[in-house]
Amino acid sequence: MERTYLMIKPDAVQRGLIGEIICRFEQKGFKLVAMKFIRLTKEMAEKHYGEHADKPFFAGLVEYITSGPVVAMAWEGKDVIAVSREMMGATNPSKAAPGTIRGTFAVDIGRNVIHGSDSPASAEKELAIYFEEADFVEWNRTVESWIVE
Ligand code: DAT
Ligand code: MG
Repeated sequence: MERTYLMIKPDAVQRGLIGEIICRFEQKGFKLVAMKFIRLTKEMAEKHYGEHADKPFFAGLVEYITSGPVVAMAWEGKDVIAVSREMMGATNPSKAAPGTIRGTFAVDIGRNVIHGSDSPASAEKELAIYFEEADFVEWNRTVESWIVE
């Protein structure tokens, strides 16, 4: 089953949105397989956002993402990478569709409440930054056959 890396960013933690955000992925039918409450080091942040290292917003991005704790999560499910990106909405919350997570809870691109991997390659890279193999919990969800045929 496909896996993705989702992260509740420091602004969402400060604003008390952890439960609300996790709730959406649970209700959708995705399965939580790993979770940590952590504060990123500068090194982790720079690795995570390495593809943006030469962008003008990089320094601010690293400062923001290390400014407080985050919830680091691995979720599993059918097409979870693409579908969770749709649920998050556009990177710029001003352009994010109403009802999406960013469309509902954010207004500023620098405070857009959630991260989600954008491809299988980035999911693999990002999961490896935050988790070791032993962190992934193998569990049987009894409602599975009511979620995926
Ligand atoms: P996403 O988080 O939707 O995958 P991204 O990978 O293009 O978006 O950028 C990573 C983060 O960097 C994004 O969540 C917010 C910040 N960011 C992107 N473009 C920005 C910009 N033009 N100005 C300020 N911050 C930006
Ligand atoms: Mg991205």
